[in-house]
Amino acid sequence: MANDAIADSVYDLIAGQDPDAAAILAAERERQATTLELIASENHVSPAVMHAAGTCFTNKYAEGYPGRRYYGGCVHHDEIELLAQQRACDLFKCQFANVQPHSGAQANAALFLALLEPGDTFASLVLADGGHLSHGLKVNLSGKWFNPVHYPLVRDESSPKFETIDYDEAERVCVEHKPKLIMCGYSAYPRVIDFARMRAIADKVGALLHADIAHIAGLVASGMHPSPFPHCHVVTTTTHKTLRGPRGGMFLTNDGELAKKYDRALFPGMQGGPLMHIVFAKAVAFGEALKPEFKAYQERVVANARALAEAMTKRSYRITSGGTDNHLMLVDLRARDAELTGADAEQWLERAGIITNKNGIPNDPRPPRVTSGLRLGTPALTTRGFGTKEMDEVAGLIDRALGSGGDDGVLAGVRADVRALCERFPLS
Ligand code: DSN
Repeated sequence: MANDAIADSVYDLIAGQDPDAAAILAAERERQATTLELIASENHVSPAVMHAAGTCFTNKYAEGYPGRRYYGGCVHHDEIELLAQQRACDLFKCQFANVQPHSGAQANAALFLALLEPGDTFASLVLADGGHLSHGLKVNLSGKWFNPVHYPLVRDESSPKFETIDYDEAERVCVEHKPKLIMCGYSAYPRVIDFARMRAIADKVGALLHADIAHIAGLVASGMHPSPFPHCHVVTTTTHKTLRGPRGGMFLTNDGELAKKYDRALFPGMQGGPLMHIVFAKAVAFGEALKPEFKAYQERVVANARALAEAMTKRSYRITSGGTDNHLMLVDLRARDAELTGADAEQWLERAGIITNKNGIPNDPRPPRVTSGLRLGTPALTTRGFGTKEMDEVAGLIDRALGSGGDDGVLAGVRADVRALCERFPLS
């Protein structure tokens, strides 16, 4: 049965008993079909993964782990969780996987619970330079109950390494503060991460090294970004970004003792029953990621990101660090228009059917709710079948919307062209 037919029947089923909810579902389906999704952390899952997330596995409590559950009736939950774990280990070439974290932030919170005591020091990237809120934001438990110290990007504009990780400064910060844990892996960083260099720093100060590969998991799984193994002791990720699985988190390691500590921290330390319908969908998604087509997809994601960065540069935008090695880029809007803010840009683009998020650029003089930048990513457009040729077209549409000054007529014109482009690349 084609995906459209399945999605239609799901809609009909819900509409029959709840027209209000069904109407919202229909509108969201239409929104996704007719807009360009450029948020770097989002993707369109395959029909198999989509429908795997809506199965009878949602009905069951399966607290515990395979063979060690606190509820009867878990035989098939054990089977699917073991399959998901095995596939995760095959994908990332490691020995232990915990596939139960509900999200990346939960996966990281459990990591703190497993490896640190309240008040312990850990090191992470300056959050405004591309880090994640679960890496030490003051209002997050990582910043409230632990002691984050931060390393920056290179600030020297004359350096060829401008706006890339300042590994020397990371070493200095770690030598000074002796963190117990060092985090690398970021939410808005367009360059390759040197895990070996970070491990040398960790070894020098006796810290554990953690990589949060939430953004680049698909690239790592397909060899398009170096693996955090064997350098990192522990790895967390989400499963729904470049990895193109259901929304969720995961933990990976090669260290049996750390795996045991993590398992206990996640359950019963932090979470209760795992979302077994999502574990089921994770298994299906990992099965897809193990196929050769997935590597070809990731190659296109990276090629498209490069093409989009070039197409934006050609139109006078500045791409931070001068380009991208992965699936995303940070666009400094001020180079094109000194008055243009990320907040206005995000809003005008959305009115034109182009979905992005405002994002601070390194050293951004504007506050986080305003910003001077946009983060753009190519995973979702690549899933739709867009290639490098279309990236120039996409950059042209973005530029027309951003040059509109918010004018309704111009944005409506771009919206019509976006719809037409989406029709050429229908969602499967
Ligand atoms: N919120 C995600 C992102 O957009 O990068 C990170 O978890």
